[in-house]
Amino acid sequence: MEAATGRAPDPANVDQLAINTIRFLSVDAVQKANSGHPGLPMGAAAMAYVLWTRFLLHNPANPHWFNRDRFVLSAGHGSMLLYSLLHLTGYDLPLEQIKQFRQWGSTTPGHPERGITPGVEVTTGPLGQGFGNGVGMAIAEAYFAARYNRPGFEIINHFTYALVSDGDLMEGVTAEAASLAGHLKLGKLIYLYDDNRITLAASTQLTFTEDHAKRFSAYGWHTQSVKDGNDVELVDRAIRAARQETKRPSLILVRTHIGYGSPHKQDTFAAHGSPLGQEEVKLTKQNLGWPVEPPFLVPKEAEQHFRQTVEHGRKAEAEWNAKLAAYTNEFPELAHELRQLINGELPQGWEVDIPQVAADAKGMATRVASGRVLQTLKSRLAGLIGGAADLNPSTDTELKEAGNFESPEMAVGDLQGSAGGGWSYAGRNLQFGVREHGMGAILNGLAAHGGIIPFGATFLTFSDYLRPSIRLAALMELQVVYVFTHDSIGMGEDGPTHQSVEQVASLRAIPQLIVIRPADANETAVAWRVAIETRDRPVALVLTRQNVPTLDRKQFAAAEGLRRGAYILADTPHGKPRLILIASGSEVGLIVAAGQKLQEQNIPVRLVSMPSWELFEAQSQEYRDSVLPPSAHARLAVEAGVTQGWHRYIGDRGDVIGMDRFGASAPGPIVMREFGFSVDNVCKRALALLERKDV
Ligand SMILES: Cc1ncc(C[n+]2csc(CCOP(=O)(O)OP(=O)(O)O)c2C)c(N)n1
Repeated sequence: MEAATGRAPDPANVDQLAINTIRFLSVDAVQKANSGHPGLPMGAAAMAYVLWTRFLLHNPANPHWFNRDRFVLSAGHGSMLLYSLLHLTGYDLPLEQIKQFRQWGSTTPGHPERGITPGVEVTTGPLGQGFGNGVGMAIAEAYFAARYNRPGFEIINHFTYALVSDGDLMEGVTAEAASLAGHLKLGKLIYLYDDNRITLAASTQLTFTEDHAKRFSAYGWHTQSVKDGNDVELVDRAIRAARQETKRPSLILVRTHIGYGSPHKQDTFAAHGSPLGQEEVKLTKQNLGWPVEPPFLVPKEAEQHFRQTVEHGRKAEAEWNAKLAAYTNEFPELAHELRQLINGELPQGWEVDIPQVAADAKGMATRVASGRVLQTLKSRLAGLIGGAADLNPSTDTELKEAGNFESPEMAVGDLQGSAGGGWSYAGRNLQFGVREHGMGAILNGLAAHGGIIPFGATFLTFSDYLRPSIRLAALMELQVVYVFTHDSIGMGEDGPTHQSVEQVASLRAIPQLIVIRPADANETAVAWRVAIETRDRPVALVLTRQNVPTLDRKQFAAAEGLRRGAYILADTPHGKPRLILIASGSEVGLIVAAGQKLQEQNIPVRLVSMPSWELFEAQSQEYRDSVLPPSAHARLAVEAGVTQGWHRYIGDRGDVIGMDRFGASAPGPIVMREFGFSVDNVCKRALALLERKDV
């Protein structure tokens, strides 16, 4: 090896050589980018090395191998640690990309991003989210194992590992996910805690002094402490013990030193989020016996050592494929179903049981319509699992008789609120408890695992609680279905704390999230179909608590129109309206009733149901103009939410009846009427529009 200055690393001690390779690849990349977080990779390199070279079962040649162990770097700011590991173990991440860390178009972005870097399971950076994602992955593993494994055929049996930091453990989302993971006894979940006692801005002595081991032990986790995170044998022993603990998730508290080896920055927050600086890089390399030049040095011995993973992984996957082939002979039907899930295919006829609902003026709540659809999907879609944050009776999201997802140890029978159908890891109903934050992060982990279409439910107002996870689902292009009910002031008596006003608008603001607010039972069924068919986006279904009329589709256009985001429900005979009434969800019934009145006054009116802005925006300009002709200026939109954004569709001469204030506590119909959601008010505002000279 060429060493311009400093001592040559000792190839005899390949462990240290490999660990320092991780450290200095990370240090050099951050220094070159003049941006990033060197401290965590320097401190956590040894434990990551032990995990990745001695335990993690993965195949760098196929990052998608289904039964691979999952690894989540929850502390995503330490991304260079993960990139170093991926590069060194032979993923398609050449050294050139390490040198392009954080640069435009590189596959080494600032924080790990799923879909950009081969081997990155989830996008992390917002602290705590990765912690929850891992719990979702472990749930997915347990579900698959329970459903598909048979004696002699352990087809699914991987571990889920994560590296978590002080910041991760401090975030509230972690408390929720950890509590649930402990309750569920997820024995294949193993987290390494980088206990370096420094965060971005402070020593944890200022902020985080509880007994972490006791805290996790109280959640039902198995905990171990490793006194010296640089001692590979101690770390090795702890991971081994964690793997043997099958009834509890494991937290290994590993004492490390941020910026390890840096003479002036080790154990300081200066090492957390800034490059060390040229001089300190040099001093650190000298201190750890590493050549100062060249940067990005990968000693041959270290590389060869890491690259054994490639052969190991290839062999592991080949053996697994052989096992799957034998399993397919023994259990052809199960194997067929499993392969479909692995390949992300929907079984033929998955939608045939979805009911058509007959016209009915009294109608039904769209949450109820959604519940009926879910019952028809459960037996046809083995990958559909989910539940609510303690609101399944209200959100209508129980998969009846499909079992509770629980540890077999917890099989205590038919407790209040259990779904029926038994308790086991094969259960399809996830009781998230009152844990919306945790639910959001877990749903992402379930989806990122693969094979699962997860759904999670709560009141629309509380979608705010899982918003950071929704944003990440959208960023990751994960298929997650949110069932958000009680979607407006129309929910009534619970009052303004529970009445959504700004939530639909705020969800619409998230790029790549599809928000659908169906108008009636039949639109709800189509909305579910869109949600199941959309494999690369999260979909939020926004549903009512209160009944809405089921429209007569002989009189009005088919509910399939929902697929286009907005469609003409009813029109003037010659398609030349003087007035367009537009609404979503529960307000569609209102414009239908108002439209009738206006027609009685010989006003040519068009009625547009607009359940999804995102789906509408995906249509051609021609289609959009056919629904909302640019020449038709008298447009009135009606939606029981903030008016923000509606001007895009009503133009500068239209009007909106919305809710730009908080609601009030009273029976729903009264609240709606008082705030202007009445046939009379819609007619009044529509007529006022027509009286304007400029429309
Ligand atoms: C939700 C969230 N809040 C704030 C931040 C900004 N941030 C990045 S790292 C960090 C704290 C880092 O402390 P720790 O987790 O101990 O990591 P270390 O200092 O050991 O690298 C903060 C506050 C973030 N990434 N996510």
